[in-house]
Amino acid sequence: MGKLKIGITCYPTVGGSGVVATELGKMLAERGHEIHFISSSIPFRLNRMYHNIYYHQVEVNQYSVFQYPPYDIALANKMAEVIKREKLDILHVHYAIPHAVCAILAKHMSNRDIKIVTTLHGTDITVLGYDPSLTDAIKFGIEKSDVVTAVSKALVEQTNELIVQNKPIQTVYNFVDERIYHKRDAKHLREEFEIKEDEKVIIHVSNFRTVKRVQDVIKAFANISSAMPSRLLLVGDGPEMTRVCKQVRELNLEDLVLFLGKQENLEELYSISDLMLLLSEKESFGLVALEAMACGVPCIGTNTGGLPEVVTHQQTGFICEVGDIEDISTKAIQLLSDKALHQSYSQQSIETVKSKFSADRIVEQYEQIYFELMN
Ligand code: GMT
Repeated sequence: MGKLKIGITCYPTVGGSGVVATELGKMLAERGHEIHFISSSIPFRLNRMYHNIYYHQVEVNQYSVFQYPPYDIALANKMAEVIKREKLDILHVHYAIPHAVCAILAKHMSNRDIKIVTTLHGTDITVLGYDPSLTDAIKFGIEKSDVVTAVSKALVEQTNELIVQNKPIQTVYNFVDERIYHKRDAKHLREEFEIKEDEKVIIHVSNFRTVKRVQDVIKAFANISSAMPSRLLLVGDGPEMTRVCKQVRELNLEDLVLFLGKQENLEELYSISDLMLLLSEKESFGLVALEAMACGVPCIGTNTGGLPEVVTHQQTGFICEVGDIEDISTKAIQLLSDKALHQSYSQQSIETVKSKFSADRIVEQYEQIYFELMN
């Protein structure tokens, strides 16, 4: 099969769905396909010139007659323009709303037989799916897409329960680029953060939304640090940050917790970490857990959404019930104090990423979907 011209739309700011969409575009471009990103700003991981990759910015003008700027219409308009001018074969959009709905509108506007692939990442179903003012639009976006994928089996099930019953949805897991995410020498960071030789390093990475339950991470860390010398790296920022800072102060953990804010080059931070904590209430996949695993960091995750598909209980980490701080802390202390167990989980994490979530494997699955659509 020949090379394809593929338009990709995602939320370009920091976040797992934007990361996956951008990395997918980069990998497809490496395989010779022509990739056209269509979004409101340049995706943050598209930080240099790439062969076969083009970027089309959606401009939204503010007119005083509009109470809200018409972003969705401007996006559909830009999609239609790019479909026609660049003769796209496929539009691969990430998120049902607004992106799938905009793609369907753009297809009509352009009057071309472009194929639409929609990938569901979670929030569009697990949060927005409960909002009656949006459910019909999400359903429409899903039903009218040519192919719909979701990032975990759990998300497929939730979508079937909440939104559509009669549309087949394929599970295509997220992936990591193992050329970037692997354990590397980052001793300089331990020195920079003044982490002592005997201190274990626990890491949490998120956008600090309530759903991530960062306060549970702090509670668990308070127990861990009273049992063994340890430090906590908090990476990211978001609405819960003020509350989290207050909690850290109240628990007298200020000297042990490092607030690192939004960071790039996470592979270096994972390389100095011994354990990842991802204790969310909802998590359709948990890309950061996968990134950590690729660097040999076992993860304790919660029994929610797709996390148990990413973290294999008692093999690459532990799965605990949401909010069960006692169990989470006990499991963390057990893993961090048993060198052989930790070594085994770390090795199995790397192997699981290679066998189940490697970039080659997953990008091939997407390519297969595109080629079947073009036949
Ligand atoms: O987790 C978030 O709040 C961000 C959100 C996004 O749109 O990037 O993440 C969702 O998509 C990621 C990539 O597929 C998944 O790894 C996250 O689990 C998912 N978040 C939730 O389901 C809450």
